[in-house]
Amino acid sequence: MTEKTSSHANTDRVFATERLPTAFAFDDQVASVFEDMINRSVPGYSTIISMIGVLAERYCGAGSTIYDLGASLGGASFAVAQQLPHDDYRIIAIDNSEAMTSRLSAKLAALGELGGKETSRIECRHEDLRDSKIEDASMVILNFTLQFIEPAAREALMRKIYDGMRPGGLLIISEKIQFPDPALNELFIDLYHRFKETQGYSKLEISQKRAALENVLIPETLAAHRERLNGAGFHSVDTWFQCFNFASMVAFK
Ligand code: GEK
Repeated sequence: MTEKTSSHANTDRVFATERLPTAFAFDDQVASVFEDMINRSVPGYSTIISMIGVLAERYCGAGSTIYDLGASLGGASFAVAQQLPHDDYRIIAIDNSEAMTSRLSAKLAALGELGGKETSRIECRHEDLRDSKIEDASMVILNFTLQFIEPAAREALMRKIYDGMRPGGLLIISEKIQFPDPALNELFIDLYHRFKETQGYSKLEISQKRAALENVLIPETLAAHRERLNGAGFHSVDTWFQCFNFASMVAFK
């Protein structure tokens, strides 16, 4: 990383100085650097985002409703809006972090003033996705969100999503994952930390963020995801992207 980028106001320095251990939260400090944080913390994030747009093009015909659950600043929603060849759709972007939804709403308003079509197509809602109504969805996106939902609530959430989808609809679910083989698990975590170093994060930043995410981000194995998705009724469940301990899956209703 160059000095120029490391001093930039939107560069993630949240864990750069020594701090008392506190649980990770999607607060104002995180939201203000979120784009940089997620791009440098999730291997393949930009590929996953643009491929969500490519998948949407195939599964979201005229009259589609798309849900982006845990939308943050709307990365996936904007990719879908940019890729769809028609204007007959709406995207409902949901997040329970006020810091995220206020920024996303402000961005949509600013684009609206410039005549951007996203503003009328993307509706930003500040709500807990566990309470959200899902209705007539052609596509549901859970891009690195389920991992932050308490495990006991995950099964009911998957059933609700399934019930709210159209037959033939597509669910995209991206997650940090675990491996049943302890040696492989350790290897991928270690390689992931090396990846973060290549992205300019120091060992202190890596270890402090890891501690903050303990009990906040709870990863599961791909087998556990697959079993839950099949149990909820989804078929053709499989991984379409994986890099070390990060994966994205498709599942169809
Ligand atoms: C992206 N999808 O850029 N209800 C609503 N939102 C929630 C809840 C909840 N119960 N719990 C967590 N969130 C985005 C990235 S980030 C992933 C998603 C990450 C929200 C939380 O506020 C945060 O904005 C998002 O889920 C997870 O494609 O930071 O690793």
